[in-house]
Amino acid sequence: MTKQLAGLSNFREARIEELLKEKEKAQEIQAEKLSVKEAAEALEKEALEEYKAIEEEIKARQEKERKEKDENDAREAFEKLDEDNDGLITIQELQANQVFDTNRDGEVSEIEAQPVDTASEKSVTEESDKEYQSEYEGQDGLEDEDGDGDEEDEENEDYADEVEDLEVTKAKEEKEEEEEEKEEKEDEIQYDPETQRLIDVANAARDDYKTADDQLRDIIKEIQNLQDGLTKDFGPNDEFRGFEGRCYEYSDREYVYKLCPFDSATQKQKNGHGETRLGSWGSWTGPAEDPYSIMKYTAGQGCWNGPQRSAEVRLTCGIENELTSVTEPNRCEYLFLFTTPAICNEPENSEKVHQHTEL
Ligand code: MAN
Repeated sequence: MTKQLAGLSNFREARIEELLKEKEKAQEIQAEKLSVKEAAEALEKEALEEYKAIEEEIKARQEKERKEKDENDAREAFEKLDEDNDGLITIQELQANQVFDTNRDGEVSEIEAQPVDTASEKSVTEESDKEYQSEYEGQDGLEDEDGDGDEEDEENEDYADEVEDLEVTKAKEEKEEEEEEKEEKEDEIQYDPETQRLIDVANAARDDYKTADDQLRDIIKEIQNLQDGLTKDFGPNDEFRGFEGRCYEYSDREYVYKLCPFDSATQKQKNGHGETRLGSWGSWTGPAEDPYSIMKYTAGQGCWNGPQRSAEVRLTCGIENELTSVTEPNRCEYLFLFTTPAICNEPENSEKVHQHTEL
C-alpha cells in the first residue's frame, strides 16, 4: 500500500486545504463587492430621495383611482339590478337577472336569488359550470338526426350563445388588462439621466455582490461535505469511496451473506426470513504496514449466550470486486474474504500516483 501518501497528501484533506484558500479569497471578494454595493446604494438612495414625493403622489393617485373604480363598478351593478330605480333591490329584481340562475334551468328561483357568501357562491357556480359543460360535451356531434327540431338543437344553440358570451367577456378582460398595464407604464417614473445611471450602477453592484456571495456559499458547502466525508476513511487516495452505497453477496449452503462496505455486514438464512446483523462499519484494522487491508464491522446482533456478532473483511488484490468466501472461525465472529483491484499495490518504482477510479 502506498503508505507515504497517507496524511497530508490525502486526497480529501488536500482538496479541503485548497478550498480553504479559495474560501479566503472568496471572502475577500465578497467583502469588496459588499462595500461597492453599499456605496452604490447610498448614492442611489440619495438620488431617489428627490423622487420620493413623486412616488408617493403616484401611489396615492393609483389608490384613489382604484377606489373610484370599485365604487363605480358597485354602483353600476346596483343600478343594473335595481330596475325600477327605487334604490332597493327586491327578490323579484334579482330573479329577473339570469346571472343568478346557477343551475341554469332558465329560471332564477328564490333560493338562487338569496345572497350567498362569496366562497360558497364560487363553488356552486364552478360545480354547475362543470355539470353544464359535461352535459353539452356529452352531446358533441349530436345533430338533430330525426329532423324534428327538438331540444337538442335548442340546447346546442344555447351553448353556442354561451360560448360567444364567454369569448366576449374574455376579450373584454384582456383589453382591461392591457389598459392597466399601459397605465402602470405611464405611472413609471422617468428618472433624470444621472439618477437612472446611479440606479443602474447600484443594480449591477447588487448582482455582483450576489454572485460573489453565492460563490462563497458554494465553497463553504463543498468544504462541509468533504469534512462530513472525513468521518469515514475511504483510504489514503479516496480509492475505496466508490464502495459506498454498494453491496456484495456470498452464499454458502445455509446462508446468504451480504457486505455493504462502510455500512454493514449481514447474514440471512436461505430458507428463513429476517436478516441477522453481523456488524456495522467500524474501522480499518490492518497491520501497521498495510492498514487498509482489513475492515472491521462491529456491534452486530447479540449472540445467544455469547458476544455481539462482528465481522472482519480481508481485502486482497483481484481483478473483480468480489466476496469470495465467508466463514465463522469462532462462534459469532465472521471472516469475509473480498478481492478488489482497489488494493493492488503499485509497481515498486512507480512515481505516478495511480488512482483507482474504476470501482
Ligand atoms: C445463528 C447464526 C450463526 C450463529 C448462531 C449462534 O444460527 O447467526 O452464524 O453461530 O446463530 O447462535
